[in-house]
Amino acid sequence: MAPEESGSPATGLPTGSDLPSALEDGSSGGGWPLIDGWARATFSPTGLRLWQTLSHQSACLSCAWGTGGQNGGFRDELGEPLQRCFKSVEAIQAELQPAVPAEVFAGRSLAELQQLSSAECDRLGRLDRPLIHRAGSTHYEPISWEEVHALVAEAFHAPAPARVASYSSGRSSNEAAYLLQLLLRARGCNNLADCSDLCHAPSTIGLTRVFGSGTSMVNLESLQHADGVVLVGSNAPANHPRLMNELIRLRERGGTVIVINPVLEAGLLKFGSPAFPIRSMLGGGSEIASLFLQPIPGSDTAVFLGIQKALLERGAIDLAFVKAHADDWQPLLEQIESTSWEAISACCGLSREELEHTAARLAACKAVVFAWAMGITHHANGTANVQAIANTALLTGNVGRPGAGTMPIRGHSNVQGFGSMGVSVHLREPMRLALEQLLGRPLSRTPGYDTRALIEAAERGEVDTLLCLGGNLFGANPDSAQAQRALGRIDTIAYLATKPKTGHFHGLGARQTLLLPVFNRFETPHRTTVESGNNWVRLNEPGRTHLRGGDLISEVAFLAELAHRLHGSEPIDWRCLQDPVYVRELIARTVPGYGAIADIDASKREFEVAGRVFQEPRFPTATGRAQLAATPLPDLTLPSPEHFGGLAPCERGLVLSLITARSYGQHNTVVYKPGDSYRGMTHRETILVNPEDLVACGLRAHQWVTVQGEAGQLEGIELIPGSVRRGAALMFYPEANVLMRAVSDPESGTPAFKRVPVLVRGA
Ligand SMILES: Nc1nc2c(c(=O)[nH]1)N[C@H]1C(S)=C(S)[C@@H](COP(=O)(O)OP(=O)(O)OC[C@H]3O[C@@H](n4cnc5c(=O)[nH]c(N)nc54)[C@H](O)[C@@H]3O)O[C@H]1N2
Ligand SMILES: Nc1nc2c(c(=O)[nH]1)N[C@H]1C(S)=C(S)[C@@H](COP(=O)(O)OP(=O)(O)OC[C@H]3O[C@@H](n4cnc5c(=O)[nH]c(N)nc54)[C@H](O)[C@@H]3O)O[C@H]1N2
Ligand code: SF4
Ligand SMILES: [Mo]
Repeated sequence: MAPEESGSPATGLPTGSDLPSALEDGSSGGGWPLIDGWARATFSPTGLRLWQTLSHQSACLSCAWGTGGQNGGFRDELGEPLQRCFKSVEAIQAELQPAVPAEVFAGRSLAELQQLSSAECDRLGRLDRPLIHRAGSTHYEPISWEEVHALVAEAFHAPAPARVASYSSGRSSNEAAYLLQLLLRARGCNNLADCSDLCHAPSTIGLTRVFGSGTSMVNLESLQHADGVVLVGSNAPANHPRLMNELIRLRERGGTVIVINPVLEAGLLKFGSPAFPIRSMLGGGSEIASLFLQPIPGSDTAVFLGIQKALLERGAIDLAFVKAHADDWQPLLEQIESTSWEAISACCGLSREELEHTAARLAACKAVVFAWAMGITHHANGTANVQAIANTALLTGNVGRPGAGTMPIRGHSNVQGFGSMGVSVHLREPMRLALEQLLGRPLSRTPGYDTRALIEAAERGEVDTLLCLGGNLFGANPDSAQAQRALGRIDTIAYLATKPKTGHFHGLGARQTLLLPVFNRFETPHRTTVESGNNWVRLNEPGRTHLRGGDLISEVAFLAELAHRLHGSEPIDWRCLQDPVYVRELIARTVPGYGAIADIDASKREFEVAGRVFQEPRFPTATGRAQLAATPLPDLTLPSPEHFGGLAPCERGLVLSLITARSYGQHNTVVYKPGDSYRGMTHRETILVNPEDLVACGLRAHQWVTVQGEAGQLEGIELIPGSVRRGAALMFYPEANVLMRAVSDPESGTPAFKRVPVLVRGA
């Protein structure tokens, strides 16, 4: 057994204490580089087009904060200006690239295309005509849409329903998402894998268990009434920059921001937001964290149990409130009382004093929002992590009133809409009943494949046809070799996409692979909608593409045509759904909370999904009360070097718990910029480690090492000393996905991307 990640936290900075002194080193997120980025983008050859797109009425392509839409593309749902961040510029610029030159696919073989990195794939340009790869051929070749429609319909029609499947990524519209699930369910198939299975599924499942509703229970307005935010496992400065504006304002009001993260992310200490130009540029940015806890990765249930214990001991839990608004609180209280401080500290690596200090700060707040992202969900106990946060929110009375509640910070710009539209293996009962009424027959009860189940079924040869609505199924999964093998056993794969990506070249089907170009959100010739992580439904007005002479299709048109070819006009006139106005009619009839979409075409009114935001502590569970449960502490033992085959006599090394995360210059599997200056990781072949760990094992900073995981290894990786907790390390995804075996949270199926055991070894 290797020594656990105990010992002092990562840096000389005080953790578990108030932080002003920590901020004096001048490092911060945001600031000048952002202003510089905007200026460069504006004066680039696509600058004009970029600004036209920014002012087009459509939601930002990038994250689920959901900026854009009505009143020009810069406003949030409260109408506040200056709310676009630079991430949306990056996303738009990538979409404004010219078409991939015809010579690329005609001239380069698949073997050559497979050599391209994620960034190089993206830089090829936009897909603008349909292509096919047939088994045995060395190239992708052009194909007509008529042939495409016939091939795809045949591939969906011939196999048994359980042998067809879809995978989707939350960039497409609600209308496309709704059609996708409807056409598959009408085919008797529930295999609706979605990127949320790799992302916030533990949040949806954990929150539904506790509160009966799987989305955020707060909205933007709530955040503006809070005086405390607990931000857990989120690198919002990079991934949800607009949230930083709310944190800056909250600190200005005298509020408290408690950050929990094994990595001391620069932008969570101090952030320069262009929405506050004077402070951002001249003042070196605004202070974010009032308090920073740096626990062992994967130990958040222990962190929250410790906070709960300290609250209980100081009499800060209002038992009358708990008894009135929760069921099953006894087992949780018993766990809090019976778990020793030693057990809690041994698990999370934080002292009793640190946790007591945190509890005191929390108890002093009047209204707290608990917000979290992938640092919570990407663990083998991701669902328990979410429940531990939800428990804490309830025990502190921070649910069901203005300014307080739980807020999963969603990823893709319409990932939450996909869930609402029923693209999930967990179909909610009211929607099932409504769909059965619409289709005039019962839906199949065969459980569908989520993303991991899909890969495993494909590997066993049990999937014949797969439709991918966006995403990068190959690039996003753990164990890249397994993902490639699994996809290679599927007969037909159809990828609907805007740009080429690694998966299109590595994730080839056994018989044929179709690469089908679609309009993005701001180009689609008809109106569409999306839903933000704050439950806000946005309207995207019709747009035009710059790809003159291209042969692209709208996702809605493609799916309606496929549905028509599969189902004729039974029991609905599928082809008429090519007009998304009719899709919205069906959505209004069958999706809970979406009634207001029925007249959005006339009213143009964006809206909040009904029944999601709780201003009263009454929840949509069977009893109307929250359902509490104990959250067991995980066993975080790391394997020994021998588990990986051991070290050679000339080698030095150590076993670390690897966090795989995003750099500041990428969107998921799509890399825009190689380096990450905020973490000192100047290129992607790097691993961030604690300097004390390096000294202890005899490796040197900036030495080149091999990182070995349970499924594969990466050679030529530079050791970067940085502010990560001892025993932990950080590398960039998707490159790191070759390292790990898929170990998933049994409750949600979501892989443990943030706690990957690896051996780092060097000469
Ligand atoms: N620019 C940009 N924006 C994006 C994306 C993007 O790739 N680029 N992706 C979008 C998507 S799909 C998503 S899901 C979100 C992702 O948004 P994030 O969740 O912010 O993204 P990650 O890079 O995975 O960062 C996770 C954070 O969790 C911390 N962490 C790791 N392990 C633990 C742990 O055990 N406990 C705690 N408390 N913290 C931990 C890491 O140090 C890191 O700071 O962003 C969305 N927005
Ligand atoms: N190791 C590790 N692995 C991870 C993660 C991690 O933190 N660590 N994070 C996980 C998470 S949170 C997620 S969400 C997944 C992401 O998994 P995916 O969603 O599968 O991957 P993306 O790279 O976001 O794929 C987005 C692709 O959609 C395409 N696209 C863009 N716009 C459109 C459009 O309008 N229509 C269509 N059809 N396509 C479009 C783009 O070409 C882009 O390549 O990865 C997961 N994998
Ligand atoms: S915060 Fe997210 S939604 Fe808002 S502009 Fe930035 S990337 Fe787009
Ligand atoms: Mo995600």
